[in-house]
Amino acid sequence: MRTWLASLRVALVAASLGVVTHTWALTPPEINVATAYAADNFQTRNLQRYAEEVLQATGGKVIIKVHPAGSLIKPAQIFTGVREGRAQGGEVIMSSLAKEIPLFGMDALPFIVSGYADARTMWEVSRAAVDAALAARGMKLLYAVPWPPQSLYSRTPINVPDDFAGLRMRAYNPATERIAQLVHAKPVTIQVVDLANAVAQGQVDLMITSSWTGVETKAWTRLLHYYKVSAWIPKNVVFLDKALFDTLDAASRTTLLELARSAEARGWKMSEDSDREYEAQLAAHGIEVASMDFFVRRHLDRIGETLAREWLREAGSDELQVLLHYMAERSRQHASAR
Ligand code: PCA
Repeated sequence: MRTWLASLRVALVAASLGVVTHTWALTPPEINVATAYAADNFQTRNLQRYAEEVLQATGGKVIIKVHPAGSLIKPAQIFTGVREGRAQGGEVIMSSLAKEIPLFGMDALPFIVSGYADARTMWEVSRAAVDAALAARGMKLLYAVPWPPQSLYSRTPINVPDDFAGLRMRAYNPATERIAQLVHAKPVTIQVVDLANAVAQGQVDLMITSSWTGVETKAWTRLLHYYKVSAWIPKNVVFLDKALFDTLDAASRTTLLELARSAEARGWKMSEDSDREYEAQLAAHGIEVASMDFFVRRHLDRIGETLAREWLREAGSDELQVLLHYMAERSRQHASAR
């Protein structure tokens, strides 16, 4: 931004001296934001709308350009890529960064969030810590929006825990990879941009993802069993390079953060509203939507406890404080709802 202002000043001085300057000197630089998700995904549509609102509200001073589907930076490299300056901002699913930022692993701990109200509570109690964790890595948090609840898709029926054994299970973060190992399936990391093909070509027998992603990737080409386990409600975070953000003038910074708050509210609503409709679409395409057998579910609960124990070993006292704060707040809310 500073360079843009400097070139604007040069252009104004030059213009007053009657010197011809290039018009590009008057155009503010684009803030390139990289995302892994397709242009028509609700997360990307929300981000695109945010970019349009920012452009309008700042009178064209802040131009955010959204690069969908891993077109600017490969999906798995977006966070590192922004830190290296290959883009000025990014959108990533928090739990994919669990190894670098243990706090973000909390976002995919199974069965500690039972619906959007819990997810909202978790976000409220963790927001400041997430902001600080990003700031410590040179990023400014804009907003976070959840995917719909994560449920299980399978090619073959799952009636007993042994039915998972040997299946090729798609992973998108360390938690899904670990779950695959614990159910004795074979983890295969596949980014969502490649998922529709992988499913159609029979490379995936099992996956945990949202109704949204199941519809987007036409899970019905192979995975005809869907079990509503609602294992977690993971969020994407959208962030900018903090050094760049800090060079914006105060009014623009305020505008960006205010519009981020409204993009966040809009995104949460889009996520929650879509879930029921998308499960109906899965059923309409021939997927059997069922609840999980009681004993299989208990088996998954125990796997969830293993993941929580492993996370506690990685987490420091700050992360633990956030989790305890969430658990206390959740109990309080569940008790007052009774
Ligand atoms: N869709 C993304 C992340 C979570 C979700 O629901 C995916 O499957 O990669």
